[in-house]
Amino acid sequence: MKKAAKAAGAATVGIVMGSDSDRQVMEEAQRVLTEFGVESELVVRSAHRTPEAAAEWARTARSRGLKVIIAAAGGAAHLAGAMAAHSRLPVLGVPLASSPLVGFDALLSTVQMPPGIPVGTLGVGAWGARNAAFLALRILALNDAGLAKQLEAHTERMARAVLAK
Ligand code: RP5
Repeated sequence: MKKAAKAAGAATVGIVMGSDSDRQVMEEAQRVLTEFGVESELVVRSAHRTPEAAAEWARTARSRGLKVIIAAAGGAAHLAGAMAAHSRLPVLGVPLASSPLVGFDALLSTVQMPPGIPVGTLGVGAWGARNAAFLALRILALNDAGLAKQLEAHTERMARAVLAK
C-alpha cells in the first residue's frame, strides 16, 4: 500500500542544475511539467564542485524511476555531458546565461559532445528551460497516449491564440 502511493507520485523527469543560483530559471521547466501533470525532481549537483554526488545522481536516475534528465548549468557547463556519461537516459541540456559571457560559453560547453554520448541541447536560459520540459513531454508521450493528447491540445491552443490576433 505504501509502495503504491509512492509510485503514484514518483518523479519521471529529473532536473539537475549546477547551482542554487540557477533555480529561478529551472523552475520554469518544472512549472511546464507540472502543468501537464508530470512529476519531477529538482536538485543541485555540480560537475565541478560536487563531481561524485553528480555522478551518483545520474547513475541511480533510472532505478529511481526517472525517464528523462534535464541538466542545466552556466559558464563552463559540463553538467549535462557528465550526466550523459553516467546515465543511458536521454539527457536534455540547458545552457544558462550566468557568466560574463552570457550563455555563449555554456552553449558551446553543452552542445558539442563527442559522438556516442549525446546531449540534446536546448536554447539558452528560460526559453531553453521551458523547451527542455516540452521536449521531455514529447519523449514521455511516445508511451503515453493521454500525454500525447494533452500536447496536441496545447499546440492547438497556441495556434488559436496566434490566429485570434
Ligand atoms: C555554474 O556556475 C552554475 O550552473 C551557475 O550557473 C554558475 C554560477 O554558480 P554560482 O557561483 O552562482 O554558484 O556552475
